[in-house]
Amino acid sequence: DGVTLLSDYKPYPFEISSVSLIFRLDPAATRVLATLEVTPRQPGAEMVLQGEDLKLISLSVDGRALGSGDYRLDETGLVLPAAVLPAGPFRLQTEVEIAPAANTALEGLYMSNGMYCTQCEAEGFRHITFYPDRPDVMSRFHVRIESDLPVLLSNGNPVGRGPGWAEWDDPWPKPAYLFALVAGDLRATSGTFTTRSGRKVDLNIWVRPGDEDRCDFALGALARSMKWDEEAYGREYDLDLFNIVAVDDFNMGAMENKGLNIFNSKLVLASPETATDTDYERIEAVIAHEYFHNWTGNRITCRDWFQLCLKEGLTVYRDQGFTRDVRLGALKRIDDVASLRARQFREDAGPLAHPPRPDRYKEINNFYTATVYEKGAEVVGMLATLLGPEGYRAALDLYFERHDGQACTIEDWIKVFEDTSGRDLRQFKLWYTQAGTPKLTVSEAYENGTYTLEVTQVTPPTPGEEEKPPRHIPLAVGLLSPNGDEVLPTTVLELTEARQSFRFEGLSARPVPSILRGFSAPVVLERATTPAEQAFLLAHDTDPFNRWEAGRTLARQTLMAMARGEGAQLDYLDAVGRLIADDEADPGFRAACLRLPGEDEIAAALFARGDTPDPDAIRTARRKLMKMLATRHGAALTRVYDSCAVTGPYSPDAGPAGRRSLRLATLALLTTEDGGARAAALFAEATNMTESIGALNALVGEGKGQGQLAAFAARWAADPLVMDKWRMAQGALTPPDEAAETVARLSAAAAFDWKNPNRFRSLLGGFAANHAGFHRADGAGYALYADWLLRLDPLNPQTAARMSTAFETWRRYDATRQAHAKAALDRIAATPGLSRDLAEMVGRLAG
Ligand code: DPP
Ligand code: ZN
Repeated sequence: DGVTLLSDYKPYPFEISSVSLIFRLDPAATRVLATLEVTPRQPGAEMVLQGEDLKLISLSVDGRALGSGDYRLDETGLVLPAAVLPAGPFRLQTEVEIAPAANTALEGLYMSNGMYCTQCEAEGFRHITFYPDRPDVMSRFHVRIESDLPVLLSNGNPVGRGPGWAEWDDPWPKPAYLFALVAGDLRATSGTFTTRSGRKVDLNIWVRPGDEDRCDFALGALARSMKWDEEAYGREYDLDLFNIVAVDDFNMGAMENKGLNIFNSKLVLASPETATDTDYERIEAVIAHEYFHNWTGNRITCRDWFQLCLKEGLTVYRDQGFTRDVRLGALKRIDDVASLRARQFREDAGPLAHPPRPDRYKEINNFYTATVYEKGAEVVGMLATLLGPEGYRAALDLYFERHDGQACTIEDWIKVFEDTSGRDLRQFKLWYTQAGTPKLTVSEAYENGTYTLEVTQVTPPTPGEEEKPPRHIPLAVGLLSPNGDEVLPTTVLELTEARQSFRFEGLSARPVPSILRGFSAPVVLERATTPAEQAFLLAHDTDPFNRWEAGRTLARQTLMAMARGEGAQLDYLDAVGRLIADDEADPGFRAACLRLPGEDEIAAALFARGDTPDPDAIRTARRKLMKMLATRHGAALTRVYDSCAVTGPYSPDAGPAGRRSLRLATLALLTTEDGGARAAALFAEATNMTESIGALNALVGEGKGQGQLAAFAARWAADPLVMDKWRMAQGALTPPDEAAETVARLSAAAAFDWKNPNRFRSLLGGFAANHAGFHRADGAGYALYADWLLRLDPLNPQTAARMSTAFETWRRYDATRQAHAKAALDRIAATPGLSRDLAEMVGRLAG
């Protein structure tokens, strides 16, 4: 039934000591000549080579041409029986023809706006040539590109160049998924970085002519990443050249190919006029992420795709640390947890729940998920918490020393922590092998100076996993005295049992506990608490994450109550008032506290406590609370809005960006009450994209801004990346009764190039985030969305499948909505010729 199982893993019976590739580029008929130097490792084994959509021109072993009776060829690849293979080392040559211009799936070798580029992770290389396309086969690649295009790039070092050709050699053995080739008319923005041992590395950011003036920030981010990895992890770069290429058509964010990273152009190009503060931050984080893969992913790779979180979880953890250190400080943890909850907790609570290391899949592209990435990073973070900074660094040093050049497993990874710490991490390993978000319930007692915390843990069942044994959970706690002093600094408790008690003695008064500081584990914390206590923590906690968390909890509880028809919490309204007035507090932190939980978060919280969320009531409650805040604190909000204006030349640094984000957070509230006057004024005078799109978003969210939308479109019509923001704003923020119609209208416009993943994601992804619009009671949102998935799927299955996750929450809602959603999923499932990618997803979603 097309399922791949972890338990079926077998080592490849051949070693490929080197591979030489010759590309004769042509849009309709590219020839790829591959020469593999092969050493058999198991006598009598047949040789399996993956290959899809390849036209085989010729095949030879040691120069002897093979006839069609000598091998087996089907739509998945080529099998050479042992009988046609020498017992000792041999040379295998194949020539194939492929059609990059016809490749709309953007996997393998394809074309984007006249340039050739590749995407080979996870299994794209099999669309280029016959090869053992699996990450545990590592080889040295030599590449010759023949084309008249001016810039011809591949991995490693340039070793030859002439008219119409270039040759590249990569000295580092690598799996095929890290292969890359680029050919086109490109311009470089260049710099150098000298490693701490003195290697001078040339850095280039390659873009299409006209985009050169938007590359400086990416180049600086690359140098900052290289320096940070030397300081924080002792890792240096290992080639004399590092190339980054921006392409317009790309399924993912970016790709860490050895020495030749390929990026979605939206994660490279930035100028103050076209990119927001958030774009700048993401560009820096993704540049760092892909660069960090050079060690965690490339030098040490994955044995098989089940181990994907070995490289992704670790590399996300590393890029989060980088952004914290170079940009955001404590705010970074708040942002990361908000995103973890919005994406990964949602995944864990629905039909797509899976462990960070799954043990089965049909289509590996469907497992590039929040669980593998973000939860994978949380699991690494828990290891760091359990072992402490020195213990973590010692384990990582051993990991790099022991496994450099290898294709590894989660078992290898855990072993370095066990070996360096002497601890038994068998129970901890459940974090990798089981799905689900543990729920901790905390109760407490205080008597005669002794405070007792009792903690129980339960992990709800997930598809295919009914029984969940207790996990090993690091729980960071602190205690505050009633006057706000810290009487117990942050201490890590270790939970290993279903129920455990912890005693704290010698206290002079009942303390206020601050539990799960820094979000020390990806769990749901349940604790009976009063709004007054949450307000106290928001004011006094020394842990910035838990301060924010206290405010967030208050806001969520207020919104849940309001969605059920109750009144707003006065403690919450007062606490927000104090925060708005607190000019001593960091502006970015105040902004994070002022942003209300989104409608999806409120729906998830209601569902978790057994309610059936009503999207319209949730939206109404959230808007009502915004208005209440604007009415009650109007003068203070106006003062903050006016005093936070940032003057002078634009800088994306955390200081000015934090002030802008506070200003926009206050604007969102004020716009509910001022008829849009401030937002319109800001839109008119804005000189950067952060404020321009921030003002537009505020207006569109109020059902206003038609004139501003038209002005924006007139100004940016020629810039598709900027117009994606315009589409996203309308898809995500248009009031629900008009949202589906607006999306239908925008999607019919000639300028909507839906085959480009960025365009598709901006409009349809925006719409999926329009909670009450997408989940409209008459099912129009689901139907429209299903139409578009079905349209995209034959061209680009990977992106269609990824976007289908919009349906993962359908079982939360009422029977009418469920029936509409189920009908949409069934209609997709019943469509003939559905891709394996989307078929797997709708099967799991409907199941
Ligand atoms: N490996 C890439 C990344 O996450 C995704 N293709 O960086
Ligand atoms: Zn990655």
